[in-house]
Amino acid sequence: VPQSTHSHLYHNQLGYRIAGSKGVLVETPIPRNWQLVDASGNGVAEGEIKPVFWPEAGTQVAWLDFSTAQQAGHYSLSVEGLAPVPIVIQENPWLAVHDAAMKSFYLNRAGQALERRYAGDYAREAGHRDTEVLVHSSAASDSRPEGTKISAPGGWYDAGDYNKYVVNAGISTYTLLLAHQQYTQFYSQRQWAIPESGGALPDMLAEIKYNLDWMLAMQDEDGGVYHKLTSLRFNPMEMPAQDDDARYVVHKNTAATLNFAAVMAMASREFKPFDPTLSEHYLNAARNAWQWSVQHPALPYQQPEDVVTGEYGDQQLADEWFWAGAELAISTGDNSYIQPLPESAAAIPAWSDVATLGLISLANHKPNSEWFNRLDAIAATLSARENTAPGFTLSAQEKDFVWGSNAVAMNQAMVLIIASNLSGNQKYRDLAEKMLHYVLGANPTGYSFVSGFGSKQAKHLHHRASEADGIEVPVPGMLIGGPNPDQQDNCPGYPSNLPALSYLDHVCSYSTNETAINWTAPLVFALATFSQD
Ligand code: G3I
Ligand code: 9MR
Repeated sequence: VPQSTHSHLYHNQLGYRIAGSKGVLVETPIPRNWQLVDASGNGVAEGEIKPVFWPEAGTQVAWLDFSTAQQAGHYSLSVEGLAPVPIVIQENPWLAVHDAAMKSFYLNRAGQALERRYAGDYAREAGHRDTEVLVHSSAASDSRPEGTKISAPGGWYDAGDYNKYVVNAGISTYTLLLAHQQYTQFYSQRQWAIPESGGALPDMLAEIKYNLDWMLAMQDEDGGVYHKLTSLRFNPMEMPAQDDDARYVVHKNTAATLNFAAVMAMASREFKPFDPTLSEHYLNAARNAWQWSVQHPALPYQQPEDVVTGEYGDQQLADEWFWAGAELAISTGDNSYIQPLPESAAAIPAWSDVATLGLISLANHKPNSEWFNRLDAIAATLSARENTAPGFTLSAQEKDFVWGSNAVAMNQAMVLIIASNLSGNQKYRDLAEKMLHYVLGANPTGYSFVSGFGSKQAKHLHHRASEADGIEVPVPGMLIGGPNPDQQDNCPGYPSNLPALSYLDHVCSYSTNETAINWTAPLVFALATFSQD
């Protein structure tokens, strides 16, 4: 790999917390001195950075840490030989982006008109009411033969497309429920102007309920859960109300059904103090889904030939079994639900890798247990990267740069934060904060990867409403997929094939410039962590 001789400084474009871990990424082929200067010209911190080669970015980088600066204010960071960069240190710099990230779930609601008083410029007509959805041949049952119409309204659009997928909705909803569980007090007071604001539920739970209501409707009478609610193919870049393609529910399977069981069981716990009847309803739905899964223990999703939308296919079901069993055991008190821990329980959570979610719930439920030790081991492995690559560590491994790499970073942050919330380990927390700096601009593309936020923003998301609404700034608050060297979209114009640089701000680029609910959800979690304390 040819080494770059480039020099550049990449900072968190939304500012830094007074008490937080603070740093910028510096690209530089040589060691350099640096100084942080306050508004009156006084130096408040200084040092020298020594770069190391970062193969995924093909360049020499260093992480410049200025955490010792702990006074709110406007600063200038100068690195010898480079243009100085303005740095803001303030109380709670990410509260607005947190609220916007949560608001983006509202702005991606299916089946509902977005009113101007809540959505501002992003107000739009309702589309995809989904009150007359066709049962696809792959989902036919005795009670609901092919062509039967069911009603499954609401829920969030998955991503840049307008389909609704149970598996991906599952991890997203769990992640938001987990944020609520960890930061209940914080959410009891936070509102971001949605139609339910001021009602019986905190906005967080009201938003989550909008998706849970849809998920409930995806359960067949026998307890099995449809994989997705979808058109047969991806529709063009149009507004929701313009799409009149027929929509179908497709193939019931074990992955979707266990995923549903896990989320409903978790939801029954979070909603219990607010609505015991609803809580019981969620738990019963979870039990029925479990029963169906016991009868169909190994039925993976099969994409029907006439359906070409997102697959979310997964052959490995041991992690779904473990996760659902863990959530049901916690919610019912019956430990016989607990299943063998799969090997993938060491993996960072992803839509296809959910064992660690079960581990997180069990560790939260029993902090001094083997569950916690296993979770802590994952966090320790992430943290150990810091020792092997002293210059720059997070997401630095090639395997992390997949479709949705920014969400890999945010899910890593989530694991570190949970382990830190349980153990008090400050090192984990600092690393998680560093990962937030990364997605908010301290990365070698120089982009802030949250739509609508930052001094260098992506403008051309692969997000249908953002592309079709005629508004220059995309729907705000969403986490963008990010660098992915596989470039599955085959778009022309990528600046590089290197893992950390393979990102293209073009609507064509669905494999780097889309957004998805399972990516924004762990961003919300991380932002909540650093906004509530
Ligand atoms: O995990 C493997 C890794 O081991 C391997 O080295 C690497 C090399 O190619 O691939 C990795 O798997 C990739 C996987 O994402 C990682 O999560 C697959 O190649 C890649 O095809 C897969 O992409 C998924 C994509 O759909 C295509 O199926 C994304 O995870 C998933 O987020 C994305 O989801 C789409 C929905 O289908 C439709 N709606 C939009 C949504 C977001 O783009
Ligand atoms: O627009 C689709 C996007 O939302 C999906 O994430 C992506 C991967 O499944 O697929 C996109 O649709 C593309 C399709 O897969 C291939 N033809 C071009 C489509 C985008 O314009």
